[in-house]
Amino acid sequence: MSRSTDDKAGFSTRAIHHGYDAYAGHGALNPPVYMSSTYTFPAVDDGSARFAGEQVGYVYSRIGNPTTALLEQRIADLEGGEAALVTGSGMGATASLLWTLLKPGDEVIADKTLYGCTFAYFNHGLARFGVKITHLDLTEPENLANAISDKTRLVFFESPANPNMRLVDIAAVAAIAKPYDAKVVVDNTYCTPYLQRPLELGADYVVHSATKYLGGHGDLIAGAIVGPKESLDEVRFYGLKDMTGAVLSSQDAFLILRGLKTLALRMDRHCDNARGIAEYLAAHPKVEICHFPGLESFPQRELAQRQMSAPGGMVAFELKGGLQAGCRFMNALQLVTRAVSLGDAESLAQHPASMTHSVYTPEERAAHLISEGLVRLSAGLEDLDDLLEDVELALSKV
Ligand code: 7XF
Repeated sequence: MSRSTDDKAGFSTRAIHHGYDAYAGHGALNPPVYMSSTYTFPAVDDGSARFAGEQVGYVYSRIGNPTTALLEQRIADLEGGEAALVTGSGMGATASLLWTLLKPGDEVIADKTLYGCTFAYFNHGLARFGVKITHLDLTEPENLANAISDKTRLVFFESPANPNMRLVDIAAVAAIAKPYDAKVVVDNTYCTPYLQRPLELGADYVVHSATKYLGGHGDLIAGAIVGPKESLDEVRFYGLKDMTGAVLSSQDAFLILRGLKTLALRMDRHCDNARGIAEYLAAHPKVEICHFPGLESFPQRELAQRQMSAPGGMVAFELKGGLQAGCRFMNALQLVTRAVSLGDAESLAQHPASMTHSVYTPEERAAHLISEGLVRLSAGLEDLDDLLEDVELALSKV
């Protein structure tokens, strides 16, 4: 009897069971980790047939591996996509997808705010190869309607955006892009499919840094792409196999499968802790502004409620006194850890302008709405009272 699930099962049931049939093997509760770079062919003809795509079977782990294949099935199911492809990093996911979809002369329209290395990949990478990059404020979908043309091959954004929490209306953007056959790619790292499913809102592809909430324990680097099967086959055999080689190891795939089992539980706790911290900060006299989609004061609160099932685990804020005050605050933290990355059990604080978004010049940061004094906090899984005590103490030192 298989423990595999159907469409009617709930999110956590599918996150724990989907695609794995313990009884097909030795009955092991957990899936085996296939640590093999290569696969044997019964005869030369079998090898040739597999390379030609005429025989089903594994060939080489840069193209596919049974453990990563299970993770792909599970992530595709949770995002509501036809297929998924996992990669050795979030950057590997975006690069493998875009190297496959784009050619010189194409235009990419991206939101103003992107994670630093994604911004660098677009402007220092793709742009060198004849792809035109246009950054627009996609929080106003009319900006896209006014700029899109037949040359626009792809629209790319994060929602919420890293680090300033701006939201983009996924359904509105998808409706504008569709008549032009421009593909809509959403970086869903901040939300995970538990809080937001862009494909259901009309996006064509989702990319992830699985390093964050999907893995959830700060112990690996990984990425994922979700989208139409035929297209992802192309990404696998071209973008991933030949262009980036950004392959995920089977051991890391196993760790993400383990992380997914508790994704819903963890996200609920991340959201609760982030809300508690955001509400505390928003009411504090030393805080200039706090960006969190669950606050009454959040300008895009209605959109947040429409496309996200909860406001997420990330908070961004600025102190009165700007950068200097922010640095003093971060240096005074004792429980919240000073580190980049997000979505770990540990609460993490960092300074985007000098860390995750330091690849932008100061002028670019200003143009892309990333302020120099912004502090970003990834709410972890600790007890909220302890986190609040730490934040309160650090604020008292400012
Ligand atoms: O290649 P990675 O797994 O690190 O993922 C890249 C990436 C892609 N999209 C978003 C929204 C991301 O936040 C990231 C990685 N961001 C980390 C951060 O913002 O802390 C990277 C640390 S420098």
